[in-house]
Amino acid sequence: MPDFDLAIRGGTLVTAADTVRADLGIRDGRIAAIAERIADATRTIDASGLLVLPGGIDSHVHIAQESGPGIVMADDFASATRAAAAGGNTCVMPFALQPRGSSLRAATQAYRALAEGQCHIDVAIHLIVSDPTPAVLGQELPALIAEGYTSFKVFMTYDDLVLNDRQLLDVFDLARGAGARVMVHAEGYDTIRYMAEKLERAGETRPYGHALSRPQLVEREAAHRAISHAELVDLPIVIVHVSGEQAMEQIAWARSRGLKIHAETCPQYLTLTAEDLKGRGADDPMAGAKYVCSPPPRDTASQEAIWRGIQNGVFELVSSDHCPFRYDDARGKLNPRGQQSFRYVPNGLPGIETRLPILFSEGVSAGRISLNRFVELTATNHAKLYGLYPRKGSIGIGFDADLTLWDPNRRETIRQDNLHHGSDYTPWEGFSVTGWPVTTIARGTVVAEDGRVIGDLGHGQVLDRTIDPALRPTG
Ligand code: DUC
Ligand code: ZN
Ligand code: ZN
Repeated sequence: MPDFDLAIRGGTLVTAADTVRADLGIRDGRIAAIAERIADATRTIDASGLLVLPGGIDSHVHIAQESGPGIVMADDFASATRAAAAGGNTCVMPFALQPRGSSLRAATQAYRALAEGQCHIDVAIHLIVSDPTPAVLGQELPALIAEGYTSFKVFMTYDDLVLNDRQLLDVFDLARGAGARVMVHAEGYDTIRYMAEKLERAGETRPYGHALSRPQLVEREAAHRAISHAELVDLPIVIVHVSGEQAMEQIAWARSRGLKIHAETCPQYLTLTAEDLKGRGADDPMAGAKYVCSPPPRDTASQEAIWRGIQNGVFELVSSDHCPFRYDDARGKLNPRGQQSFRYVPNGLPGIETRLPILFSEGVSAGRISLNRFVELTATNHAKLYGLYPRKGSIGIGFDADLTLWDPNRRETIRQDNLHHGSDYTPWEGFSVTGWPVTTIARGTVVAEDGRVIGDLGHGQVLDRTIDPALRPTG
């Protein structure tokens, strides 16, 4: 009987630390050997000329999430994980959202039931806490954290999700005691409302109004407030989807004072601008809705600033914030209320399949970041920050055999027609990239090959996590 189920031969292995020419031997879904040459395997994949990367981990995606009256998210678990696998990912982290007035546990169970048996690749679920009642803070959330839902997101805006400052402090305090990781959507509720109402009164209802209603200072102010709360409670937090130079400066300032503030950004803040919300010259007055996300994309100066933050370490994570809606759909971007005002256009873009090629092309191929930094930003740091390391996020003996064989020279043009998500458009239609995922291997099984998803639905598992010892309070 051969020593290994699968050998990957002739490739160049890349981790966050090293780039080496070596073969991999995989047994029972895990990496069992790294050697100069591995010959004895049931199946061999020739990776000559390819990079062998840890599979992408996208720690910020929204799948089948409740999105308000009459609005439906474009992806379920099957389509989202299909698209993720085709895009070189082996694990994604979506959110179970607690609708206000409901039990967090019930929402989590319902959400997990949607995922079980419906995933091509592994998923690990974060929570969204929208209603921190005494029962949630006293019982539900601590119990869920102990059961393996070790991270949750809170919002500083949106009518149905916003937490006030006291609530933020209370959930931060709970997270500190329980050893949970908190992700913060930092945009100020009242400043956005003030701006949105003023714009509407002035007749500005176009999708572009969305960008005008959320200038950088809205994000800067909320980031500073979240940082202050985190300092008061002594809790490391993750500020997610940082879009602009001003919020980034707050994070760099906090770090310079020794605070543990982690930061995530997304491809949209490196490649899109607020001008896109004007619709890129299309006759259709709603076309800009395709680019409505929160925070909104900024300008080219801000893109350059975010690249600097990626280069100098302010950002540890690049996620997609995949939040897909269909465009030509009354339950999506073109819902009737959304056509009356930008305020009702659902916020979010599809990006689960395009995150890695865009960052590789604009980052590695364009000479802005190293291969090792790419791996760190797209896999290793996600595993480390969210309790999946050392099972996932790198290439080493005992790690899950979650791998992406990557052709660094392949040129492709992103086209909706070739993507696998449930949305009916991509914001990157026609975007040219150099570097492309050729084969995705999840726990030792080939799940996607050359744009075809071939793995079984049900191969992906819903992962439980354990509390990161580094997050346990010391006193
Ligand atoms: N925040 C997200 O993280 N995703 C989409 C919409 C939003 O506001
Ligand atoms: Zn958010
Ligand atoms: Zn999001």
